[in-house]
Amino acid sequence: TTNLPLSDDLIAQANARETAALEEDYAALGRQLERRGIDIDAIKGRVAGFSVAVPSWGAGRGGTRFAKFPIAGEPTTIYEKLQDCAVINQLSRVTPRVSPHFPWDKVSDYAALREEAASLGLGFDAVNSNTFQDQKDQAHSYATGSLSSTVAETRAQAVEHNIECIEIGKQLGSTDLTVWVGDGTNFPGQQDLARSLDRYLEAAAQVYAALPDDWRMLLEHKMFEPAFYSSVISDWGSSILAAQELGPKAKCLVDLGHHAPNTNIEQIVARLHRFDKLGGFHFNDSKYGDDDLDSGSINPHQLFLIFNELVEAELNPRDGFNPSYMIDQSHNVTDPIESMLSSAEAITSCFAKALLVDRQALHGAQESNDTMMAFQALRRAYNVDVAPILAMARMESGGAIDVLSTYRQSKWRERKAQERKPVGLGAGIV
Ligand code: AOS
Ligand code: ZN
Ligand code: ZN
Ligand code: ZN
Repeated sequence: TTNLPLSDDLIAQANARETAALEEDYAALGRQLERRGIDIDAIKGRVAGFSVAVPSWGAGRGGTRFAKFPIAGEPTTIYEKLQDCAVINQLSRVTPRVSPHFPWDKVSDYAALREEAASLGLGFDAVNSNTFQDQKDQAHSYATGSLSSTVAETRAQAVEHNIECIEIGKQLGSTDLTVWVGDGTNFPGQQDLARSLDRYLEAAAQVYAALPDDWRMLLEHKMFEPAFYSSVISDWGSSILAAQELGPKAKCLVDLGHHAPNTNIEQIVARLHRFDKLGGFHFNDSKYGDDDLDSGSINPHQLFLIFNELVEAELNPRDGFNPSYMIDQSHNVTDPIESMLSSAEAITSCFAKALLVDRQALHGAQESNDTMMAFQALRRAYNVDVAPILAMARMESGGAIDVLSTYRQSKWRERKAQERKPVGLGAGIV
């Protein structure tokens, strides 16, 4: 049974007003690309095959550690969040999977949840565990850390929670467990830097041992916050070392906001791929730290360069090439649906632009040390406005040509504001 939130008529009517202009733009871009030896339909086909998961927690208004400003019609339960994610996918056609977070998305019947998602046109992506905050009725506090805590019972509890997430994920059809721990210190001397990593590795190995054969454990590193002096898995170096020690099913996940300012993230991508440890991404953007701003809103060029490395990686696969793409943003001043529509478009655009790079010209210029032409090979692709390719791919698969205006025409949020119960106030860092 299908249970799609928006009517196909609404999308078709909105598209009807835009189709003629889109066809003109697509044809013009097609002629321009043809002069460069690129078949626009082939690029459109690759774009149609692209997807990125959205986080269940991204469907709600996030917040900073100072405040949260809920909006009317915001989803509060996982069921409502799935509906909003279904709206995003119906319009964009690139976000068919939702990444759940436990215990935030805990329900009593996961088979039913999976069916509900399927009826909304959605599947589940990586399962995220949460050992960075205490839940009520929890036996041991994570105040001393989780997988790396000095307290054996706390480590055991964190291991058990991760294994429970795997069990839930099996019922939901997930095949990845993403592990981010807030473990670390705020004072020099607070914990032994070497021993805390030993404890982490020992506990993480117990989680790893519970992974089904076709699952991956994605280790998400983060330089700081909530620990501001040292984080246990602080950088891609710690992450790849841990992944190598754990085994082949352990891979590294790169959240774009989890690095020191100005870090060359695209080079990290190339390095991780070289050693077969590129597990996936949490896409977002940042100006200062883990700002979790909308993807491509601050530094779209960096996002393009990351996708350029991904296209290179795909052409030179190591042991398979299957990074998991996900959005991880916090929406404090926008409607989360609009932000995720805009981000999904930004991410897909960078993928499309990376496909346009003349690889032969790039590699030739690199080999002959023609720096300017190597740079121009990237620049020529980056400068192309790929919007008509994305819009055409979306329209052909039933999505909206103009996702934001169609969303606003649907009056989805206004309607939900009448039906859904209001969210409470309070601080809301996620
Ligand atoms: C935290 O900074 C990380 O980005 C994690 O991915 C976290 O689980 C997620 O942001 C939800 O809070
Ligand atoms: Zn993240
Ligand atoms: Zn982030
Ligand atoms: Zn983060």
